[in-house]
Amino acid sequence: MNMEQKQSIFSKLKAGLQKTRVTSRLGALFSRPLGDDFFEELEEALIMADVGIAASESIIEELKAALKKDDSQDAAREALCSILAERMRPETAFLAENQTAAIMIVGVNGVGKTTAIGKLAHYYSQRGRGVLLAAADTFRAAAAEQLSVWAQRAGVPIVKHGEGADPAAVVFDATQSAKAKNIGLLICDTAGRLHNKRNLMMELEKMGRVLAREYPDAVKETLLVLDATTGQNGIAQARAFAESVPLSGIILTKLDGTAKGGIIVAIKSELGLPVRFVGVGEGLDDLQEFDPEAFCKALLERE
Ligand SMILES: Nc1nc2c(ncn2[C@@H]2O[C@H](COP(=O)(O)OP(=O)(O)O)[C@@H](O)[C@H]2O)c(=O)[nH]1
Ligand SMILES: [Mg+2]
Repeated sequence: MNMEQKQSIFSKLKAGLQKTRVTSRLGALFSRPLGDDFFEELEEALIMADVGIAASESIIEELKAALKKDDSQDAAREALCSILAERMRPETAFLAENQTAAIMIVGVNGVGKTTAIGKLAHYYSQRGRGVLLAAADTFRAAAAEQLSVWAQRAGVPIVKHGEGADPAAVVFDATQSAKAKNIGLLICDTAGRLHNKRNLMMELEKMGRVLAREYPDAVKETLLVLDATTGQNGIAQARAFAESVPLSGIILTKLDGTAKGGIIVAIKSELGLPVRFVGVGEGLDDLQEFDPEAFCKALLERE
């Protein structure tokens, strides 16, 4: 990504985060003296940003301890930034370069799975990786068509079957096509049928077995897509999916429309799941590999 693209994503993230009162409050708080009122209001602002009650309390404690030596406002802003970043940071990197990989994208309807896959395809193909999409959401009629549009935009091939087809058969064909074309990154769309957990689990397990058998050298990642605007409800969704599927991380979408980015802290501390990518709009370029420092900076920006 060039500097200009980075800037534009950062400003979109910032603009989104600033849309609500919560964030302007977070930023504005730091122009006041750091008394009891400050810490109380900060804790409230964190809770409103969906950080979670327990996590917010312990962040405040950590912040107070960090400010024993220097309790200027700038020190407080910086300390809070690094405390939050530390709690959001994934422990490992996502996908080693040139590693063959299969990413399954799961999540309930409307959170932004298909859009995220289009953006991911673009993201990786711009970085020189061969990408193939598998339209394994065969449940909804329009799903494969929608993914085809994204494949075209990103300039990557797609494998799809008709409506109602077996998703595992789509994945099977995709693995054969990926091998024939020597493509190293397979991204699979899935239907978001959380209301039928047993079906969902069986469907995803079957896809997983096909991948293990037909694409054995690949690392398998299962990313859950969550809509940031749904707030704490996202935690409940993550919990429900984690019970059915082994998840390896989160894509948090629609951060351009909310300041509720605190959910990243909550997901990491309550479920141990790292956020890997954030979506900041509906365009091809509106996906960013999650960078905790940049994110916290945008969250705590003055103005
Ligand atoms: N503003 C915004 N809209 C998004 C983002 N990601 C997805 N959307 C929109 O959310 C809606 C549902 O997206 P879709 O990919 O079809 O969700 P799916 O049902 O999970 O596959 C569409 O209107 C998308 O344009 C995002 O990061 N920001
Ligand atoms: Mg979809």
